[in-house]
Amino acid sequence: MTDRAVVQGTLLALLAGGLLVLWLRSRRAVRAESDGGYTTREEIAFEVDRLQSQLYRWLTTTNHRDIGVLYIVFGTAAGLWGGTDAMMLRTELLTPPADIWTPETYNALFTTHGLTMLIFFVLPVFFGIGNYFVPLLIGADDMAFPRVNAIGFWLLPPALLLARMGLLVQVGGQVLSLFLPEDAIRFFLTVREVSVGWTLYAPLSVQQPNPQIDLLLLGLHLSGIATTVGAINFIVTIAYERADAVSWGDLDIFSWNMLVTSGLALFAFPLLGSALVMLLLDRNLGTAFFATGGGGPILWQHLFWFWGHPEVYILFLPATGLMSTVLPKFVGRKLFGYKFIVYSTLGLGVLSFGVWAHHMFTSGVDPRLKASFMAISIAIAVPSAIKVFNWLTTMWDGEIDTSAPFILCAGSIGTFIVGGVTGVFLAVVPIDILYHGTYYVVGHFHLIVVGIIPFMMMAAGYYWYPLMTGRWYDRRLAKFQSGLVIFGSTVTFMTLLVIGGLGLPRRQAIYPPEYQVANQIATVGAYVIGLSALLWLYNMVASYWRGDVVRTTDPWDLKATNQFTREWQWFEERMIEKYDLEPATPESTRRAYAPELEPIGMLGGVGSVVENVYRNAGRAAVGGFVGTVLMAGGLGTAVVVDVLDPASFGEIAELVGLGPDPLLGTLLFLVGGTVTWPLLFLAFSDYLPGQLMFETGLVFATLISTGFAVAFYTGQAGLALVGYLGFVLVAHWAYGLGLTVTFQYLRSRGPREGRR
Ligand code: HEM
Ligand SMILES: [Cu+2]
Repeated sequence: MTDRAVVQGTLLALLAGGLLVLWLRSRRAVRAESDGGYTTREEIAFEVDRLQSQLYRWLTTTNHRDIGVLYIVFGTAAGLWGGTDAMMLRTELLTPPADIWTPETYNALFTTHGLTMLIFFVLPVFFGIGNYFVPLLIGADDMAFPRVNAIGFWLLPPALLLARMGLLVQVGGQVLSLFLPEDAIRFFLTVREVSVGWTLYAPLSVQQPNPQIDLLLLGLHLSGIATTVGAINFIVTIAYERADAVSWGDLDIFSWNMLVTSGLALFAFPLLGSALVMLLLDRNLGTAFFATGGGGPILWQHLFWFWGHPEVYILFLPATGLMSTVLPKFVGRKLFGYKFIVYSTLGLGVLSFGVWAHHMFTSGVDPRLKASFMAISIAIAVPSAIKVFNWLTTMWDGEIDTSAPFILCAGSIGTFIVGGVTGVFLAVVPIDILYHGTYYVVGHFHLIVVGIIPFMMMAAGYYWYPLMTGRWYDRRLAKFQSGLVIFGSTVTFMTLLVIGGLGLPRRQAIYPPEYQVANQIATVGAYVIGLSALLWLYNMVASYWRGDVVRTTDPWDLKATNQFTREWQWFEERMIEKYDLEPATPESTRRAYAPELEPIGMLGGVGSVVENVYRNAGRAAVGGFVGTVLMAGGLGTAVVVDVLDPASFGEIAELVGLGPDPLLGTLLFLVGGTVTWPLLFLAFSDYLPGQLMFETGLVFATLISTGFAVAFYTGQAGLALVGYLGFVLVAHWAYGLGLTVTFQYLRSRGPREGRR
C-alpha cells in the first residue's frame, strides 16, 4: 500500500504544482476568457484584489458556460487521476509476479480506476460540455435552474474526496508517521483504498472491515444526487427553454442525446442510491439485505446492474451525440438519417434497462431468464448499428477535412465497431460463460469506453476550442496526438481481447509467464495513450494564452456547407460586438446533402420510397434489361464450364414456394433482374449520397451477389467453388455496370432533373 500511496501522492502533487506554475504564468501573460472572445496581449498586474474577485466569481457563478467549464476541469482532473491508476495497473502487469506493487495494491487500483473513470470522469465532462453548449444550441439564455445547476456541480468535489479519501488518508498517515507514534494515528493506518472491485459485490463488500468502504458509499451516494439534479436540469431546459424556432424535429442531435442520457440517469441513479443505502445499513447496522438467508448476494447484483447497465449507455450516448455533431462538419455534409439516429437513441435508452442480467450469466440465475436477457442483449446491437451506418453514410462522398476532430471521429467509428461486435458475442450465454472474467471483457468494453468516449471529448474539445477561448490550438500537434491516441488504444485493447480470448483471467496481479510479452505490448500501448493525454492537456492549456487569435467568425468554414449552426451564430454575434469583426462570407457554397429537404411522402419515408418507385419504373426496366443481358453472358459461361448448375434456378422457385421448376425459377430471376433490383437500386440511390456512378453500381452488385451465391449454391467444393464464386461476382459486376451505364446514358439524354 505504501509504495502506491507515495507514487500517486507524488504524481498528483507534481500535477498540481505544474498546473499552479502554468496558472501563475498565465496570470502574467495574456488572458483569454471562456466567453467566446479574447483579450489583447496586455500585461495584467498580479493583484490580490483581482484574484479574490476571480475566486469569488468561480465559486459562486451560476452562468451555464462557467459551470460548464468547472465541470470540464473537474472531470478532466478526475480522469487524469483515474488514468494514473490505469498506468499503475498496466505497470504491475509488466512482469508475471506481483513484484512492482503488492496484490492488494493491484486490487485497489482496478477498483479505484473503474470507479473514478465511470463516475467522476465521464459524466462530469459530458455534463460540462452539455452545460456549455446545450443552451447555445437550443437558443436558451441559460439552463432552466441556474442555481440548482451550481449546486449540482459543487456536490461533486466533496463526493470525489469522500470516494477517494483512502489515498489521501494513506499519504497523510505516511507523513504523520514520521513524527507521531503508531498508536496516535491508528485511523490513518486502518483506512485504505477500497479493493473489492468497482462492482462492490456482496458478500465481500459487506464483510470487509476497511472503513473507507463506507466513505466510498457515501461519496457515491452524493455523486448520485449530483447527477440526478443535473439530469433534471437538462430535461427541463431542453423541454421548456428551447427558442421558438426550435421544434423537436429541429433539435440538434447532441441535445437529443443529452436529453435521453438525462432521462436514463433520472431512473438509474436513485436506484443506485437506494442500493448503496442498503449496503451501508448491512455493513453498519446489521440488516440482512444482501446476506445469505436475507435478500442474498444476488440481490445486490440485480440492483447494481439495473443501474450499471443503463449507466454504460448514460456514458456513451453523449459521445455518440458529439460524433453526430462533429463528424458532418468535417466531411461537409449534413448528418445522414437524422430521424433514425433520434429513434435509435430513444430505442437504446429504453432497451438499456432491459438487459442488466447479461452481467450475471455466470451467477445462479434461472436459465430461462438468461435466455430472454440474451435475446434483448443481442437486439440492442441494432440501434447501435443504425448509428454506425448513418455515420458511415454521412462520410460517403464527402469532402473530408483531415483535421484532428475528423481523425478522432474516424478512429472512434473503427474502435466502436470492434468493441460493439465483441459485445454481441458476450451477449450470448455460452460464450459469456467462457469469456466472463477474462481480459476479453476488458478489451471489449475499453474499445468502447476509451475508443469513443475520450476520443469524442477530445474531438469536441478541438472543434469548439476556438469558440470557447477565441484562440487556436496547435493544429499539427493535435493531429499527431489524435493519431497517437488511436494507435495506443488499438494496440492496448486489441491485445487484451486476444489474451482474454486465450483465457487469461482479469483482476489478477500474478499471471502465467507465457502471457508476459503480450502484457508488455499492452502496457506500452497504455503508455502511448498516457503520453497522448499529456500532449492533449499541454495543447489545451498552453494554447489558452499562447495560441493564435481567431480572426474570423467562421473558423471552420461552416458557412460554405450550410452548417453554420446556432452556437457559431452566437459566437459570430459576440465577435462582431466585441471586436468589430466582419461576418465571414464563404468563397463558395456547396449544397450539403440535406435529407430534411427531401419531399416526405404520405407515409413519411415509406411514402417517398413508393413515389420514387413510381417515378423510376421505366428507367429501371431499361437499365435492368441491359444489366440482365450482360449478366446472362457471365452466368451462361459458368453453366458451360460446369461450375453453375442450371437446376439451381429451380431452387429459386422452390424458395418462394412455387415448386422446383427451373423454368419458373428463370422467370423469377429475370423479373428480379429487370424490375426488382433496379428499382431497389434507384430507390436507395436517392438516400445513398454517392453519385449514381460506376462505384455505386459495383458496390450494389457486390452486395446482391452474396445473396445470389447463397441462393444458387449446389454443393460445389474446391476449385469448382472458387470458379462458382468468381463467376457469380463477375456476372453481377457486369450487371451492375450495365445498370449504371444505362442510367447514366438515360439521364444525360432525359430532361434535367433538379434532384442531384
Ligand atoms: C487510459 C486508458 C486505460 C487503460 C490503459 C485502462 C486499463 C485498465 C485495466 C488494466 C483494467 C483492469 C482490468 C482487470 O484487471 O480486470 C481496467 C479496468 C477497468 N477500466 Fe480501464 N483503462 C483505461 C481507461 C478507462 C476508461 C476511460 C474507463 C471508463 C470510462 C475505464 C473503465 C474501466 C472499468 C470500469 C474497469 C473495470 C474494473 C473491473 O471491473 O475490474 N478505463 N482498465
Ligand atoms: Cu450491460
